[in-house]
Amino acid sequence: MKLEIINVPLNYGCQNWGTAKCYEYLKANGLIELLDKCKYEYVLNENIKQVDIYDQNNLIIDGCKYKNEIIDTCNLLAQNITNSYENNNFPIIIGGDHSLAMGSIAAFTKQYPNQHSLIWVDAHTDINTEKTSDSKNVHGMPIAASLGICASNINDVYYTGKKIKGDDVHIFGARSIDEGEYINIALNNVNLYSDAIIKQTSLIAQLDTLIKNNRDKKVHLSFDVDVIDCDVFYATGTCETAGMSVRDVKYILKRLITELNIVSMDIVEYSPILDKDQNNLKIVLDIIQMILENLKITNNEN
Ligand SMILES: [Mn+2]
Repeated sequence: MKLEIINVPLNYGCQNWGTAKCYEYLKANGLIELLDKCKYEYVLNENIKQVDIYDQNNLIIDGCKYKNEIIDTCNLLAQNITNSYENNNFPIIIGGDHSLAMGSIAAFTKQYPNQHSLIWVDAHTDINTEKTSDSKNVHGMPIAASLGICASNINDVYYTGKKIKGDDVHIFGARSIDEGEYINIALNNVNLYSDAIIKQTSLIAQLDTLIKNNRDKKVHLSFDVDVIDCDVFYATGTCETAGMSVRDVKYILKRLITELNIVSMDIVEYSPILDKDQNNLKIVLDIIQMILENLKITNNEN
């Protein structure tokens, strides 16, 4: 089994044009050295290219900015992830903005239709629909689209309709949640381990519960760097204050990858153009190094 690093140069979901450059920037600044040092063989998948904007005069379609550019990219990503699973590889998807997760989730639940779980580590819950979103940016909608509750065909990435049930979605660490998102979380029975609950109880208690609830499942782990506090990690488009420390985030990810059966993961929303002094590059590489050192990949039967 090999690691398969999949570049997704997508930024239409967040309109922070730097986000599409993340993989290239990591590749030029230490990613390859980390991969060479790690115990697994790896392949670099650079099949996905950034598409040009289809129609400059028609940027919002059905309440989604750049809807068709994003859907096409996500369809291509989903096909590449399916191929990766079929080749018995472990896909690590490097974004790109978080709208790409519509493709990751579609491929993941198609491959593992039963006993599956999505773990979403993010400052945001990304469960807006076209109606509840103020910005109309699709990176705030991937969970809603995957639940099939959006109004447009962003529900239909890779195959028609619902990809996952709310019961199988676990959002960890969110601290910026819109009113409409709270309603969507409640209506769909999504599991929310909010930053507020983590602070009221303890990180360890909430993480223990998250892990207990996901044992014996195939897990797709979707990690947005903005879960880290904005004062520390500022090279991202939708920065939020009062977030987690790098140490806590590494602790969370380390426990998830060592204690659960993760079959694929996303790393999203790092924007090198906002990272003038490369401090955040060091953080991203540090987290990737921790992942490469601790990941246990084994043959995953369906
Ligand atoms: Mn986010």
